[in-house]
Amino acid sequence: MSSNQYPTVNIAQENEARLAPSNESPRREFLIGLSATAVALGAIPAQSGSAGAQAANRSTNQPESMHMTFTLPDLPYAHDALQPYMSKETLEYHHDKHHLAYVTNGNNLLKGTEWEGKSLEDVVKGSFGKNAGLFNNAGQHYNHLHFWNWMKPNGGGAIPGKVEKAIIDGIGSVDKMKEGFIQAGVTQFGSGWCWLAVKDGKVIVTKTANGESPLVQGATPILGCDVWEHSYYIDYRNRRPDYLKAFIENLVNWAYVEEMYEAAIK
Ligand code: MN3
Repeated sequence: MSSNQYPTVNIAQENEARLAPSNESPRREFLIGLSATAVALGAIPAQSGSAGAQAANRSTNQPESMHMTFTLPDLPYAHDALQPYMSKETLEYHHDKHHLAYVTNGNNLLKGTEWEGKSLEDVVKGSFGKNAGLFNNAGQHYNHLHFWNWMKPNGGGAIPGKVEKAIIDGIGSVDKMKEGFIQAGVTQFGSGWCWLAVKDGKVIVTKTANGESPLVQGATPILGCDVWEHSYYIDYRNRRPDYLKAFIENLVNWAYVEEMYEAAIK
């Protein structure tokens, strides 16, 4: 994939996150100030009819599949709630800046297309292979809406019975699933995601590049981990395997995975 399919702002932000000093600095304060302004601007609904729905969405953190425009949901926990496995600084950049950029760019690129007014899932599936700019941003918006909910403080631990059984049926064992999921994330060359998805009624492990997801592989994602450097470089530097292990062992919100599994098999 050529880099010119990405809006300049995303590349700039990826570099910015990578180069950011870990201590507080005047420059960082300035960037955070900018972010707050951008959030305020981004919150202005492009279509006034959906303002109430967007407000409701923001207060409950529910993915906005049925809404007309994309909005940045609040994180379902405080920015520092996932420490020590994912830092406050990572979530400030990743949620407040990177996800916001996908929302803003996605809304701009959606205007005037045949997908305007469609559900987010339909925008993602419909624009794949047809409108790279829109797909990249809508795809990443979809992925991140769920990503925040796939994590929680004190995550990991016991897997709900029905999901555990489906994992064993599809993959062999919980250990094999964890091993396969981490391996998928480690071997995704460059930016992308690793996943658990439901395909033909079975739970599978898969991986995708950039903003793609199992939605464009004829499957339904039930768990995904972002392996773009912006998701782990501040906390783990080049140790992507350690990030993936911490994600699966200490961050996963299995109750949300269960919700998505139930929806996927309906
Ligand atoms: Mn990301």
